[in-house]
Amino acid sequence: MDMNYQDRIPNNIELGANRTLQRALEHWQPAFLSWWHGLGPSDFNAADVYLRTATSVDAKGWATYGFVRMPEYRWGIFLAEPEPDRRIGFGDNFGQPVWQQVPGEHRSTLRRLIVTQGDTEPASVEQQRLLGHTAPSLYDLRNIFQVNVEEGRHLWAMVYLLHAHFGRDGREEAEELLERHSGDADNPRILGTFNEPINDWLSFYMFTYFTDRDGKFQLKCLAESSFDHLSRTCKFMLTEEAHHMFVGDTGIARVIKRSLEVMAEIGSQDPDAVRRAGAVDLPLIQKYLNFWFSSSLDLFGGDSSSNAASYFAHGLKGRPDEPRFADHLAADGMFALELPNGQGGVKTEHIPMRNAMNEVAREAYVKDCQMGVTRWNKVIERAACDFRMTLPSPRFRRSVGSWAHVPTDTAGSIISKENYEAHLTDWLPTEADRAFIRSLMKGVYEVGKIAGWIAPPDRGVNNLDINYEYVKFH
Ligand code: BYC
Ligand code: FE
Ligand code: FE
Repeated sequence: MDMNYQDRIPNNIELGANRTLQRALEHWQPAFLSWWHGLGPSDFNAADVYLRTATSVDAKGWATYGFVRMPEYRWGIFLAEPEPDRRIGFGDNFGQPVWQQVPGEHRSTLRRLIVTQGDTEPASVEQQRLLGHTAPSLYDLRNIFQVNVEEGRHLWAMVYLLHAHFGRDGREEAEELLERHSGDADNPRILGTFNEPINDWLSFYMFTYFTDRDGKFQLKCLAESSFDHLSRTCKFMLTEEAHHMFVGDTGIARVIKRSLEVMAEIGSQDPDAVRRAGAVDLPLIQKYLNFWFSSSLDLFGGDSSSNAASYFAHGLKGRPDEPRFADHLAADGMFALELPNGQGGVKTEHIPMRNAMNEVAREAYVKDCQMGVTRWNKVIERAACDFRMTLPSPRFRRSVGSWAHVPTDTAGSIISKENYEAHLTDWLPTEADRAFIRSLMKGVYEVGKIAGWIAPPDRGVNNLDINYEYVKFH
């Protein structure tokens, strides 16, 4: 029995011995597959794709690589190894043993957090579903499919928690995770960014750099949870997340590299000339960055949040890398927030530290985002180009929190609404910019070939050649 289950649903939760859970998952699996066929990657389900599959939690050898057709991918359920005698790491119950069962009083809050996390995973697959048609190379095609099947597994991870710990409500929530759809006017995904279309590969790289990185930070917060199964599930998800952000980071770096090569070839840094030569000018990359960074900042929630305070107090959701903080109670600290004063200026307000937990996570996220930008700028500098990529101010173009709908420039100075609207075309991709990017998007599926707007990767997957046939069509 267990062997069969290992084949179909690789797991380290003794699924073979848990009939109730088997029944729930067996009921859900056909709905998942039908969702995958309807809203997963369009048209590539018959191709053999060189994919890694999580098959254990061994730090050295957790993944197995091989050719798989995506609908036959073995979406498994893995929790990081339990930490013996693990204790609650923050909040009012600091130092008490962690929970192996969901406490009744936190049931609906934990369910909501798990559903919100789970909702983003299939959402991202839906957002990316058409991109296979315009992949710049087989290497990139394989990478997007790797990201897609793993986001599918992250959905499985959350559905496992819902099925195993939340009874009938959990089963209903698991079904609804397949019923809400990205961008659906009547039944959209829960969080804003996951309803934004991703119609081109520059957006895909920005999304995997900035939005998957929100995933990294939210998963780190949930990995601190006192609900041990949630913590262990999220810890294991983080091992897969690194690759998603790598795809974004190196993707953007390769677009920049190609742009610099083209500037050198044509002997001009003029954006129009770069476009005429079939590459993406650096100012346009900056506009895409402004869009996805500002959207992803909203995913951290309000800068002053009573929800966040209560998650922290009750030990449901901690700060990213909680052990690095000295005070795990944060019961009487204050946080200085800069807010618009309503008269065109800025004021500082001191709020209880616990209410500022979203902002604490957001600040850590911004620092992490900056690292890639600094690396890209080194490449630009080495090419003797004066342009520099920058993260816009976290006040810019926000829809959530104190800065929501406050018009600012990209440096964060408050400006008039008219001034803001007049400058938007300088700061965000215009329809014409998007049309230009779309004009570059043509699928390149020949072994050894790559689209003209992006440089090849530095190395291949799993020590294979960059020109390996990562996807085989039939
Ligand atoms: N869009 O008290 P507040 C990933 C709602 S990404 C729409 O400030 P709170 C991935 C909020 O839900 C990681 N609504 O917020 C990446 C609340 O609604 P209710 C996903 C928003 O609760 C790429 C209300 O506004 N994981 O894994 O402190 C590919 C008041 O908000 C938004 C998680 O998010 C928004 N942007 O914090 C694949 C972790 N922001 O309750 C995957 C779980 C806020 O009043 N979620 N709202 O109806 C959470 O921890 C929290 O729900 C949030 C919000 C941090 C998102
Ligand atoms: Fe994910
Ligand atoms: Fe991801």
